[in-house]
Amino acid sequence: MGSHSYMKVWILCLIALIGATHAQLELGFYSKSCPNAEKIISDYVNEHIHKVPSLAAALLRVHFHDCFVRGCDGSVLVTSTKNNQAEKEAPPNLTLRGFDFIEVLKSVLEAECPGVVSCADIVALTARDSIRAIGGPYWNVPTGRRDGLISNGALTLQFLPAPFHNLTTLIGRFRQVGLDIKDLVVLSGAHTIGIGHCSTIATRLYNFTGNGDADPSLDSTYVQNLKTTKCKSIADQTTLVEMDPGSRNSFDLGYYKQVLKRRGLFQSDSALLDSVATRNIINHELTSTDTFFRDFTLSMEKLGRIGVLTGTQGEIRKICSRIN
Ligand code: HEM
Ligand SMILES: *[C@@H]1O[C@H](CO)[C@@H](O)[C@H](O)[C@H]1NC(C)=O
Ligand SMILES: *[C@@H]1O[C@H](CO)[C@@H](O)[C@H](O)[C@H]1NC(C)=O
Ligand SMILES: CC(=O)N[C@H]1CO[C@H](CO)[C@@H](O)[C@@H]1O
Repeated sequence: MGSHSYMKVWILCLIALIGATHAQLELGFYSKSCPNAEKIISDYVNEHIHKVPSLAAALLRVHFHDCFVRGCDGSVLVTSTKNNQAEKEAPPNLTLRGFDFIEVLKSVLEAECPGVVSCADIVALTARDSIRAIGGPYWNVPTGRRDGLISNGALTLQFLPAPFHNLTTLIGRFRQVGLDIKDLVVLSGAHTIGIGHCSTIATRLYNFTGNGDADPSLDSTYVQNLKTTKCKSIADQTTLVEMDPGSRNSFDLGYYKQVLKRRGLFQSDSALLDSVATRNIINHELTSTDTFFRDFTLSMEKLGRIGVLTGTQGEIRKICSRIN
């Protein structure tokens, strides 16, 4: 991508950020326009997450991907059309889950209050409520986000961090959306729940430098273990690996313990050991679950405010997968 189009992206982001100062998100934004909205969402989430707890990880990740690309504007939910390759269709999307869940919930809310509750708010609220439902921290979600009119697949490559990124690049990706090193380490703690695919770590296990070797920053016993019990070949596209083995549905300190044992699943997890500053934050989080929960709450509130559209910006989508 040329520096010219890079500039354009930056200008778009600036416009989004400046626009966001016109109106503010507020707690209970729907209390008059759709008083039951938040309760409908939390009831629906509670009902389903207790049956399928692994969905909580999926819904949290959707929120993160939404916010990093053009702000928390529901753009991650849009399906591509003939003329537009949407975010969903870009490589980082490949393993996102939970879209059907959000779409069904949206239809329930449309039946209650047509055209009122944005998809962007539904994403933010379902992420929060599902983490609470599995016993994780609870953060405030001020509402009033509006849905974006653009979903551009190419932007995901520019804005989302990738599992092969080094610490410098990760810090840069977070800074690009106004988040700092502490947010990086704290929000990476979300990898205490959920799964990755063998395909995401195949080169790390089997061909790291192109000589049939493994990534030396990954504990060699763990490499052997993964190769014999999980990712049995470099070509495996389907097998799932827990990021925090044994407690994939429990929001705890397990991720940081794994990382310290050099068992973080992705290079981006291992990278958090590559500076004193990030190691210190890991050790700080490990002092207590309360510490981690409190810090996670603060960082999630920051994440949820990235580049939001408010007031008369954007729209309220009727169907989350389609711009009106
Ligand atoms: C720091 C940079 C990050 C990178 C490079 C990254 C990368 C990834 C990758 C590659 C996967 C698994 C994909 C697969 O193989 O199926 C994943 C899963 C996940 N990520 Fe991240 N992530 C990052 C930060 C975050 C943040 C900030 C959050 C949320 C606050 C998050 C939440 C999750 C969750 C919950 C899953 C599991 C999803 C599931 O079970 O379906 N990640 N991440
Ligand atoms: C991190 O990755 C970027 C992009 O691949 C590269 O330019 C940079 O040199 C790397 N930094 C370190 C410290 O390895
Ligand atoms: C490992 O990487 C090298 C260099 O990129 C490549 O030539 C080789 O085919 C790879 N091996 C496998 C098994 O994919
Ligand atoms: C969930 C989802 O929309 N996944 C899409 C991601 O992109 C690929 C193409 O790159 C599609 O085939 C998937 O359907």
